[in-house]
Amino acid sequence: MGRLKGDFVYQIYPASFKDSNRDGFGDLNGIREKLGYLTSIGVRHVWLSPIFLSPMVDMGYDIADYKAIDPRFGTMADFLALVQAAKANRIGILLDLVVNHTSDQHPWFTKALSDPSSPYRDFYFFRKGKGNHRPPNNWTSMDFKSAWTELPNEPDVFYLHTFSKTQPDLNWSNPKVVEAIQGIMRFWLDKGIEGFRIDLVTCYAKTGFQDGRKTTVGTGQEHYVAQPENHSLVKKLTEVADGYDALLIGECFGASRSDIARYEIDHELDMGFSFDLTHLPTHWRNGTVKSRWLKRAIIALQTQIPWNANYFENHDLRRSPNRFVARGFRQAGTKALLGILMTLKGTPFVYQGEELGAVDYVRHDPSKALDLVTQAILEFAKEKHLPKFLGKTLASRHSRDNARAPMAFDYQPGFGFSGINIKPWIRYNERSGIINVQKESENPESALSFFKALVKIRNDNPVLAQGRIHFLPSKSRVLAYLRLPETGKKDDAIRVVVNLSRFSLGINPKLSKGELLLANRHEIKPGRLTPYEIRIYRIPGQA
Ligand code: TEU
Repeated sequence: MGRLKGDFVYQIYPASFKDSNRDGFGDLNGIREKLGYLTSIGVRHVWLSPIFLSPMVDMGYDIADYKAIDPRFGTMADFLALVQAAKANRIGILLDLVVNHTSDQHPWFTKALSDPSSPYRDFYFFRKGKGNHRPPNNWTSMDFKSAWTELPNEPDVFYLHTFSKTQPDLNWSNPKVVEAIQGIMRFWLDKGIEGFRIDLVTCYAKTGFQDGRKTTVGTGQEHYVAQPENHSLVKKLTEVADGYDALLIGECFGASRSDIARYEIDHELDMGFSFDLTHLPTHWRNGTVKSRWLKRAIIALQTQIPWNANYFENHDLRRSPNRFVARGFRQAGTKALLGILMTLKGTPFVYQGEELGAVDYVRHDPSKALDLVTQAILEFAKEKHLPKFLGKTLASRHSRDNARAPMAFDYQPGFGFSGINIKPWIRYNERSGIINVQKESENPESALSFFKALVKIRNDNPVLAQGRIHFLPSKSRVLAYLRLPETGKKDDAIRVVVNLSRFSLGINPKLSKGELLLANRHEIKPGRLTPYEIRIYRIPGQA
């Protein structure tokens, strides 16, 4: 826990980071070319979204060979070169371990499918249906349809897929499956990576196959999401990681805060991503989260989980300025979010482009989205005869294309992601000409400059790496907290005061005492916060 200390983790979505061979698709050599940029913003750890052989129905979260690099990303030699070059830059690589399911193209599954007596049948969940094409139970998957698909050549036999149909769930109660997964971990750890981000780590244990309570999304989840039995399965991963002193960061879908805390306290995971912020409701019209709810959720996470994997963004979410900041206030709001992310207790996870204040597509037609979740929502809306605008709003609100637009390094054609006249696999964001590394590097007022200042503050103030957190009484739209040295230490303390809203708000002037290290406004009024104003103060230690 807290093993990363003051460091943050930078998430790279390889398809959209840097295309070195000019085929419109990002690749490993591209990442290697950009190590200089990563170093310049203080990155010490990179999490790569999946780079393994995949039909890319779910952009690599559907794996057909866990031990091969997908040729679109490069070769094994490219990967080893990246690990080595990263190491030379003091950057460690974390890979994405996606073992709740495989792709339906994985040889385990194709063998299981073609031969009923294959031992690989027991790698998955094959079950008899209820006759007449009726599945074994009423569970639904991410596309709102049955979580079971009937085999083409075996009537009344079904396989389980809790995500998409092309992602059959692995049967973790089969020791051979666990052994195979442990082998995959060793394979990559032996190549010098420092650990894994683990996909859907809370969904392995299926504790019964009865019908579930009917819900719009995820009927049956009470039988396979965050079951207490899951801990003993995760321990199988911990065993391997411990042999290498490797990091395990789990995506804790559906887990309560206390369950995430348990994974940490029992040393099963180093830390887990909570979905509390991700699942905050957004306003139906403007798509933003209420500032009060954001505040409440942050405080709950910070006080109930010993060490948080803090994040506002990843490859599944809309950009944070769109989710948390009212229109017209993005410049200040982006900095406020970055400031919070980099000063809360725990490890910050920064998703590529977040340091620039990247935003969602301006024009978004969900029917053209590449993402399978977006398409599933549109289909669902159509089937249920929802009004067109509602289907469209729902789909674009959840579209994962937004954060997957190519990274923008400069304002030349191709934005430094790819070359001129090359069609990227997903279209460029309309704002890339303005929101890009080059422009922002030249501008001391940019989000990137603010981010770099935050990294420096983290490095200069050990209390941000390891200190306790204490929330100060404040208005419901203001977040104010102290980072205090561990008991017995005399480091300086840090106070952060942020207005989470688009309103100008009065505050207790006492919150404005101390040495101002960083703010997103030039003019400071001790008793007042302008919209989305953030201030970071140092309070000298009691030597
Ligand atoms: O996401 C798991 C997850 O919880 C999703 O339901 C997520 O909330 C959804 O994409 C939002 O619409 C992980 C990966 O991060 C995601 O990219 C994969 O598609 C998914 O697992 C399946 O592997």
